[in-house]
This record gives sequence, structure tokens and C-alpha cells, in this order.
Amino acid sequence: MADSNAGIFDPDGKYEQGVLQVSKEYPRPKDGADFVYGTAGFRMKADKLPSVAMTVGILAGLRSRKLHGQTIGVMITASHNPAEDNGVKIVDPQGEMLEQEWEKYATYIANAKDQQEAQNAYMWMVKEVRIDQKKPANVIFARDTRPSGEELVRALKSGLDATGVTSVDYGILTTPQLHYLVKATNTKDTSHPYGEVSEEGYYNKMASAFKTAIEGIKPNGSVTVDCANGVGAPKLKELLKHLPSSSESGLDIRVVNDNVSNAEVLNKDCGADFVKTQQRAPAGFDGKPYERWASFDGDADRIVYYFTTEGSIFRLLDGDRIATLAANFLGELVQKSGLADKITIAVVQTAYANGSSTRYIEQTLKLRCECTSTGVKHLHHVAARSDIGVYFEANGHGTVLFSPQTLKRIHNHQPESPAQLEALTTLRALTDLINQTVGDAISDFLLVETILAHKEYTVREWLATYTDMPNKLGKQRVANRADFVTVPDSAERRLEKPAGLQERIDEIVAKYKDGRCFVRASGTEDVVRIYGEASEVFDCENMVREVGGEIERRFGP
Ligand code: 16G
Ligand code: MG
Repeated sequence: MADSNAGIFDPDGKYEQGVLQVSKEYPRPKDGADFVYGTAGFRMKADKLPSVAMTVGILAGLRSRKLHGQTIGVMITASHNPAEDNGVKIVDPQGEMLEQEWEKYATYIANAKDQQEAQNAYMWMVKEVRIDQKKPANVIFARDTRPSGEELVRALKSGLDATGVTSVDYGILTTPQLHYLVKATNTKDTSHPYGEVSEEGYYNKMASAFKTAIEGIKPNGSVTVDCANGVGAPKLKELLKHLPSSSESGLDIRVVNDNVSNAEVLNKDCGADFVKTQQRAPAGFDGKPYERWASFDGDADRIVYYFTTEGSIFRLLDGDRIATLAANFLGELVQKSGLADKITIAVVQTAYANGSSTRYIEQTLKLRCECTSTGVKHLHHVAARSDIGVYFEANGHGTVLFSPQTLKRIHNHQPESPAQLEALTTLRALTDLINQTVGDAISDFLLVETILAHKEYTVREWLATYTDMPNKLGKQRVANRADFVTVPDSAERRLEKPAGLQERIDEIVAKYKDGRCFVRASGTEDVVRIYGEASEVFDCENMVREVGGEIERRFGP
């Protein structure tokens, strides 16, 4: 093993010199606050990011070397944030989020004050993590449509080049497409390749799976997709070229909010985040009552559906609705394929999931439902422990994971009747249709359309599967949100600190019928969030207001 050399070998100190050089070229902004690699990678105003992008190049290379040259991904995007923001995020070899342990290394090197500190940080990491620098390093990267992406790509590339990393620039992609490519690259020469290693390969895989999944089924009229004026627009249009035409399939897909040439309109009054947080239709909405609409977010890893009723009442079909729809349908397919005694399904949610959805999953669908902390990596991790793990955040980020053993079972199962074969064929197609690396708006969109077609559901019928509890998401500024600490293993549903606050919340909640309320510090905004549910809208509003008032009085800024 070359491990005896780990942590020291650098051919002629070339990479160390490279780090020194490149950090001179991309100095850390003097006025910058500390950079932190958080749940969404590094994210802030784009003009503060070039030095960070450069250090991410260095770090991604180290990560690849540590993993014996497996390909690492870097995505440049700020998702649903305004156009002037941007972000950088690292993708691990199977398309999953960067291992948590490495988040602190990313933070460490990004905060090096000058070139000497950057070089020291690099050398320290090589030793600390025991990296054999003779190992190859491979990184692929892409960006969304933000204009600042071009400069950040240059910065990233210079970090990669300075440390001898072989890289491929995939240009403009959605975040999930990059995740797909990372996994496809690393599984290319294995017995289970994830798909062709190209953007075209992604469309081919999706389109062919979708065609199989809806074979012999008549999809349901038309659907309009608001793409937040982001990267989802050109990519969804590209996918459409690979799908049967509307006259062939019966499904008419219309793309709106597709203006990617004017950065100012990106995520502006449109997109999944706007629709979910504002609980209203996006700019440009012209839907007639009960017409089916969906919104992607700015990097196309989230999706929500919605419609309006005759009285123009807005009805949202969010991540909880997609999770219940998918779990229900997958359960039926497993049953009809004759696999019910071999494969179990679990649903993973966060505390923000509507209580009615949880009850529906447990009591009507009779499936196991687990609750984790907020953030995709927590849900993904828990979902990966099940045969089939359906996970969604209420905000529309989610996917379905099939364990390797389950995939094998599904592919090897011998159907005993034509009906079993039919269900099995659809189930197999879904294992390809679903992007298992990460929530993917395009893939989730095709999944939902497949299910609605099979179940002959209109949006109205989909909504009628259960009735949401009245709910409210509030927020409150506080002096120090770090003072708000949740009880370990409570999935953020209870507070440990500040002392006594949870007891006070319990007292307030007890006054309201079927009340539920929890408070946690946001990871992305300088506030604490207050989520509440109760049987009556009026109660719910009062309860959340009361809890908010209590927090403002005792812990306000
Ligand atoms: C991040 C998370 C998202 C979560 C949100 C919560 C990822 C990729 N993204 O955007 O899953 O819902 O944070 O925000 O994990 P909050 O902490 O401000 O409530
Ligand atoms: Mg996003």
C-alpha cells in the first residue's frame, strides 16, 4: 500500500506551490465574514465567492485523491435565491452530498486569510486526512444560468488546475443532472452502470423509462410547468424532445417562466420556493380552475404542484402530497407484482410535514413513517435504510431510494401472471425514472405524471386523498439563534435550550384542539422558525402568534 507515503508525497512540492500561486490570484475578500459550508454548500452574494470557489476546487481534488481517484462533482448554484447570489456545493461519488466530516475542511480552507495560510491549510489537510498525492484526482462540474457562474467556474478551475486535478466542465446543468453524471461516471465500468455519462444519457434514461412507465396508459390532459426562469426551463425543453409528442402520448406539457436571458427575473415571484412560502400561484399564472400546474425551483431540485378552484382559491400539492402519492402507488405496484412479502416501504418526513399526511401514511397506507431533522442529507440517510424509502420535505425536495437488494429482487422476480408482469414492468421502469441520487424536479415531475395517469387522478382527486390540518409557518428574529438547541433525537420537535421555553410552549399548545407546535433555529436565515398546526385555522394562527410573542419578549433582539 502506498499508505506509508500518505500525507507527505507531493511531486516536487508542485501542488503546494500551486496552492500558493492560485490563492494569490484569488485572495479572500478582506471585508468578508467567515465562510461556512452549510446544508447548501457555500452560499452568499456572488461577488464574495471567487476565492471560495477556488478553494472548493482544491478541496474537491483532495477528496477525489482520498477516494482513490473516484470522480467528485462541484455544482455552482444558489437554487431559489435571488440572481445576485450564488453558491458552490460538492457532490460525493455516488451522487450524494459531501460527507459531513469534510464540511469542516471545506470551511477551514475557504477561510484561509492569505496565500501562506492557504498553503498551510492544504498541507495540514493532506497530513490530517492522510492523502496520498500520487493518487489521481478527477472532478466534474457545472453551473446554473446565473451570469456570475462564469467567473466562479474560472476560479474553481484554477483551484483544480493548480493541484493537478483532471476535470470536465459540463457547462450549464440542473443540480440533479450533475448528481446523475457523478454517479454515472463512477459506475461506468461496474456491473451496474447508472446511465450513459452525458447530458444526453440523462434524457435518454428518463425518456425511455417514462415511455415504459406509461405504456398502454392514457395520461391526463395538460400540465403547465413554471421553471422559475431558471435552468430547469431549457433542460425540461430538451427532455421534451426525447418524449413522445402530445398527440402520441395524450399529455401536453407547457413550459412557462422560461426566460433565462434576463437574470433579474430568476426566481422572481415564481418558482417552487415562492409558491410554497407565499401559498399562491406564480407570476404569469393563467390557469383555469382545476388545471394542473407545477413549479420547479431555480436549480430544478424541487417541485410542487397546485391549482385553483372555481372561486380562485389556491390549492397547493406540496412535497407531502408527492410523498403520499408515490408511497401509495409504489405500495400498489409491489403488491400487484407479488413482491409484498419481500419488499417493505417506508416514508421519511421532517417535522414540517403536515400531521394529516403522517396519519394518512400510517393509518390508511399502513406504512412506516419516520421523522428526521430538516435538511436533505438527514432524510436521504434514513430513507437509505429501507427496502424502498420515499423521502420528501414539504418544500418539494425529495426522491425515492431503492436498496441494492431491492433492485435485485425487482429485476430478478419471475411474475406468475400477466397482471404481475404488468405491475412489475412499471415498477422496473420507475427504478430508472426516479433519480435516486438526489431530489430532481424533472424526474419527480415525470414520476407524478406517471402516477396520475395510472390512477386516473385529476388534481382534485389527488387533493382529496386526505385533508390537511390548518398550519402556519412563522419566524421570529432573536438576539442569538444559536441559543435555540433542540433535544437530540427529537427530529427538532422539542427544545432543550433555552431552559424552560419548551415547557412554556407545551402550556400554550395544550390550549388548542389538536395543537402541535415546534421551534427551531433556521440554518439559512437569521431567525427561529415556528411551525404550528391545529384543527381550526383561527386556533392555529393564535397559537403560533402566542409562541412567537413569548419568544420575542424573552429572547428578542
Ligand atoms: C436547506 C436544505 C433544505 C432545507 C432548508 C431548511 C439541503 C440541500 N437544503 O436549503 O433541505 O429544507 O435548508 O432551511 O439540504 P431552514 O434551516 O432555513 O429552515
Ligand atoms: Mg434547489
